[in-house]
Amino acid sequence: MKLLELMIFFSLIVHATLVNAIETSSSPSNAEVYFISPKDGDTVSTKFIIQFGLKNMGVAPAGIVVKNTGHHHLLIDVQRLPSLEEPLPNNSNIRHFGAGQTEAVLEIPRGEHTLQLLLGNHAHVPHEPPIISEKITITVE
Ligand SMILES: [Cu+2]
Repeated sequence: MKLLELMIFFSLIVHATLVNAIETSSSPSNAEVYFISPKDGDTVSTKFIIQFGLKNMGVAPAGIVVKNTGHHHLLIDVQRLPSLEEPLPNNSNIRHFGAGQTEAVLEIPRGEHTLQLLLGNHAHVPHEPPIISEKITITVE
């Protein structure tokens, strides 16, 4: 291999390594995420306030690297958890609160819905071990 080819070859390897590096974070074993409101079994109107609770960890906006912190993700009607080893997808069923919000006004259609909280690190990757709440069921009417 010529020198130039060799340099291109190695720069590609370095690039692939950087692109594939998933930024994981550890979490303290006593960390806990939970719903302050609503509670399991509650009935709410189509527009309601949702509040997230977090114990033994702190909230930090996405992109900010501080040990033992993360931001909330709300899983709405998610039956099967996404991969907990890579950044969480961002869609109508997995909502990111990347500004560090601990409450929000939620608007979801009438009916029965499940809600679950999952903390993600600065790069939206769940911690090791993952900080995930119990799944609650609410009725929207
Ligand atoms: Cu996120």
